[in-house]
Amino acid sequence: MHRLVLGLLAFSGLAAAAPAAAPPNILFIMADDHAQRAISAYGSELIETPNIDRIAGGGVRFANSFVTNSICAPSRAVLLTGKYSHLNGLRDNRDTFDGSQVTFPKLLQSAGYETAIIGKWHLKSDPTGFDEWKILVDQGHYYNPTFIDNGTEIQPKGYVTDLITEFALEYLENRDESKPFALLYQHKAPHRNWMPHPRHFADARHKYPLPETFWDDYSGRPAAAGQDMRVADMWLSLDLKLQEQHYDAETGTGGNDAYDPTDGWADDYGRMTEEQKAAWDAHYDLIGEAFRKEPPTGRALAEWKYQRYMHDYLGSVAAVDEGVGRLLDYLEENDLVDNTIVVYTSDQGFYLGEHGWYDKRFMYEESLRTPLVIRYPAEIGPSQVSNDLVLNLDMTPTLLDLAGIEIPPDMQGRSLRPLMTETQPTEWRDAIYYRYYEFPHGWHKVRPHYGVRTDRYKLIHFEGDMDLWELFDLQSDPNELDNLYGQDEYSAIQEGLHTRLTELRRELNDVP
Ligand SMILES: [Ca+2]
Repeated sequence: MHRLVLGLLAFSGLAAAAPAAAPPNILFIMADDHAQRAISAYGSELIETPNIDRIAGGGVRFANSFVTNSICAPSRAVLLTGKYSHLNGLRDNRDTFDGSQVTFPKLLQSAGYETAIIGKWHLKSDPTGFDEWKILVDQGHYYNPTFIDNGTEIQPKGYVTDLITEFALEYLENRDESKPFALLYQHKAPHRNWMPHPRHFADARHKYPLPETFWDDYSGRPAAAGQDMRVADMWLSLDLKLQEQHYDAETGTGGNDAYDPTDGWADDYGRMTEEQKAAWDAHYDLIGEAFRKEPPTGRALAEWKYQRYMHDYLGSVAAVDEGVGRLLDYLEENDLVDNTIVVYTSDQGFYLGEHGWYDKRFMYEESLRTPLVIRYPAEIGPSQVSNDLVLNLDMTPTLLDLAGIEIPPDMQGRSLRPLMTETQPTEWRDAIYYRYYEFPHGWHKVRPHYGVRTDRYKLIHFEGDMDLWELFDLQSDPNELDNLYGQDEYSAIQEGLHTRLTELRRELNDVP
């Protein structure tokens, strides 16, 4: 009854500051490289994700959810600290996370929560602020991955997504029930190199339509032309799982001249048990033999790579969605639904062939966007969609706010709570600031850049060995093909965006 009254008050907008009956549990779910376009709640034409959709249907889907730096480890550091990369110190994948800084798990732990992280961590230093941690070593492997279990290495047999799910369920079953829990359940999938479980092997005959920008020529966008992340340049071995007997010579650059994809693939395949190899070979050898018989070339090869990529990527997503379903079922079976905040997000978006690409990094829409759905029935009404410009930077303040914990004043994000609970429109940010750093080291040759995005326009400045500006009107050109920078009819808009960008850099303390 009490909970019902609180819920009704929340929907009428009167209870934003009212204390919850008990501190909410938190189930924070994060996938790696999961594009909005591969979630049915976001209107995917590619895949059904009924379990992620359950979270969206029971709460809020953020239609305009973005990251501040579209790459794995930096994005994770932003989520944990509520601070941009230039302040949390983790600018690119080379950096090590400074675990002495304030994070939301630490603040929850000192407020009486039991905290746990299961799955992908990827921050190099050991986790801090957790009562329990069982993390993959670095990027982790899809089959028989090595975990570090509270400091001790273990190598369980099995498929990574299923193992992470089972460990998460095991944690929930054995947790200290006298405390609220905060479980960070973080998947490796669907990160490259997209190795599905045999139950999700695709029908190799199924063809996905090519995105309309698949053959983008990058005209007017030299930084876009300068990347090395085209599907056409994927490796036959590591990315597309052909064995050496299936092709004469490796094709593609794969995004890193110094990396040997054949070795990498031998390592991934070599980790499998004989039984796992037999199931794997039964599917992939047929694909390899067909390739051997009639090897495609030129555009046909690029399109063959695209189909192979989509089959494996979407198969990897399917296991994540099933895992999410098992966790949601656990909450239902244990009467934990109403008072548990469930978040589903990714460390960033991903290209599924748009502009001819895989990977992320660019401030263009597909990788700037990230899925974000939040369910918390005690306070948030079902089936809501927010179009506000929100950031991964907002996660820490949001969770602290919902848990009734004071938000440290130096955190840069904003709590999303009013967007989810108030019936009146909330004064909200009109623009987001983005900055990417990883160049010339690392992968994929994407130039460092920063920029501003409003609800309609985007201004980007590419640096490194380039000094280039791009301006897009997302309303007339949602695919970002037509760089309007310097065109007379956009001079007022361009000037306004420059001003806003300078203001944001000052406000966020990122002034060079
Ligand atoms: Ca990632």
